[in-house]
Amino acid sequence: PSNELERTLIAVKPDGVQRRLVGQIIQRFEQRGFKLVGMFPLKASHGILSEHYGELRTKPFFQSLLTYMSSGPVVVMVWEGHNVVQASRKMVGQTNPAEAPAGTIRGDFSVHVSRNVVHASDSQEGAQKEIQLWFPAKDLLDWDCCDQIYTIE
Ligand code: DGT
Ligand code: DGI
Repeated sequence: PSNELERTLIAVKPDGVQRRLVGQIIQRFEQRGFKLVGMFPLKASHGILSEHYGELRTKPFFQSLLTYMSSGPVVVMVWEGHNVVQASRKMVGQTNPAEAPAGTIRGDFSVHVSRNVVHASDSQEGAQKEIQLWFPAKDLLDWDCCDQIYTIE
């Protein structure tokens, strides 16, 4: 991959898994032209979630956030591609689904901020930290997507 290529961490949260939205969410990243380089389901521990959401530690909803995020399986994924961090945030929509336009994942599939279906890294730096947190390096795949000459120059 050329060195302009970025990676981001996307996670389908427990509400997305329970509501059987995993396939539709993957489909959106595939059809946009991004490349899947890592994915697995897990039940996340409070330990990893506290680290992931460390910046929210002082928020009043922090405990309920961890309870919800550990209530069932999540599916964590790493997607790679041109401008993938910013593009993914736009595809996901605002944190509060009430503000997320129709056409975004949150705007199409959710109504409440505490059950917003999906996580996407909010910056390239954040993505690097989150990928290190959730993925042992050997679990990321280096492969050539056969259509890549038709998705970027
Ligand atoms: P993400 O993708 O899950 O990291 O979420 P962000 O980055 O869109 O939003 P962030 O980091 O401000 O908040 C993390 C999660 O915390 C958010 O997805 C939902 C929850 N949360 C944020 N603000 C509130 C709030 O005011 N009330 C409640 N109940 N939950 C909140
Ligand atoms: O990166 P985002 O998920 O868009 O937003 P974030 O990092 O600010 O918040 C992380 C998650 O925390 C968010 O996706 C859902 C949850 N959250 C945000 N605001 C609230 C909230 N959860 C509850 N219960 N209440 C909130 O007000």
